[in-house]
Amino acid sequence: MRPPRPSFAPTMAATLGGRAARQLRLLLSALKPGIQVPRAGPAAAFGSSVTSAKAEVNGVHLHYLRTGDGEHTVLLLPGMLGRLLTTEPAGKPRRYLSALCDFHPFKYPLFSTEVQCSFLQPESERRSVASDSATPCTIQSMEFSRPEYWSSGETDFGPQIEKLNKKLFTVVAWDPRGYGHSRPPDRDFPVDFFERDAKDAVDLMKTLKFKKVSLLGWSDGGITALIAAARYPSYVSKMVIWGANAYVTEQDTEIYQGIRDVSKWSERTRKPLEALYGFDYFARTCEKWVDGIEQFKHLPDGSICLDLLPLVQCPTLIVHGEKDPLVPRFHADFLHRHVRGSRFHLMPEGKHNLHLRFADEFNKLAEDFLQ
Ligand code: TYC
Ligand code: MN
Repeated sequence: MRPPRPSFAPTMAATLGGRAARQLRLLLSALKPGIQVPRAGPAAAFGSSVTSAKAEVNGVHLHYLRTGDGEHTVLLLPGMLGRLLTTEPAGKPRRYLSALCDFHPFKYPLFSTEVQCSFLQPESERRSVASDSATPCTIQSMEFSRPEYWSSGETDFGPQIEKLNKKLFTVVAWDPRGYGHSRPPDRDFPVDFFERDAKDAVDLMKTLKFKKVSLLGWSDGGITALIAAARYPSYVSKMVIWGANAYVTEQDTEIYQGIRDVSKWSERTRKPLEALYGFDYFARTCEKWVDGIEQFKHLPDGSICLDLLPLVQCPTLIVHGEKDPLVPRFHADFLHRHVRGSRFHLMPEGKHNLHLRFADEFNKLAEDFLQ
């Protein structure tokens, strides 16, 4: 049942950097025959590493992270402006290569010791990404064997990508179109944008050859998960959602207006998004999101997906943070009442980011529910 991992040509010792590795191997073999300097192996050699890659889906190159080897596939769906990778690890010592690698079309600084690249070029033209190389190269996917990139606490799902059981689960996290590294296109918000995300998410997982998936959806990602579960009931095994809402009220509208101007956000929330998107795209996209979500206010009952809730068939766990300042409790209660057979779990100290703030508790809850 397990689909093949992205093919990783075991290229040169990317984990050490080609020339540096060769030199080290030579040196060590001269000093002490028998010492083996590890060569870069196929992706499977790194059991706990995370692969970053793109897949073409519905005309867009969607970026995703993938980790774990379990039979049970779980898709993590981020919220508004969600992002899985920051452009650089926060607060860690840096050892940049002089070259930036061109990652279709985003540029990452590469750490020669922590990534493994599979190159688009034919084997004969592959070049090593050595720490002394100044040659940019195009890469298809990258393996991060160290967590700085995806568990810095500034990404939407760091603790889930890092700590969900990798033997039980294959975890995929995606950037919806226009968010994170799934750009271009620029994000837009037609009235069916959640439906479009739901179709993209399911089509991405089908493209990656998964037969069936469970969904972990946060906030807007929870709305997307609900719609995906309703539209593709035979494809969705189970679902955990938190911080989601099925309709928009006057009270929500006031909250939306409060976040519209990103220059008023706290520095802590703003900084990583600004670093990833640049101020202009970040600010513009937030405004467009507010306009986008307010479209539902003018539909009957402010409906985002009210009609779809009765179509959800999968076991569903609704988690809510009692102190969530963005999504009031009544939204979670409503979902619990209208998603048949759903379970409800309240986290009294949880806010909107309960899966980050109380990561271990959340992960255990999710793992127990999914099994
Ligand atoms: N749904 C938003 C997200 O995906 C968060 C949010 C919810 C913002 C409600 C404002 O009134 C709001 N992150
Ligand atoms: Mn392409």
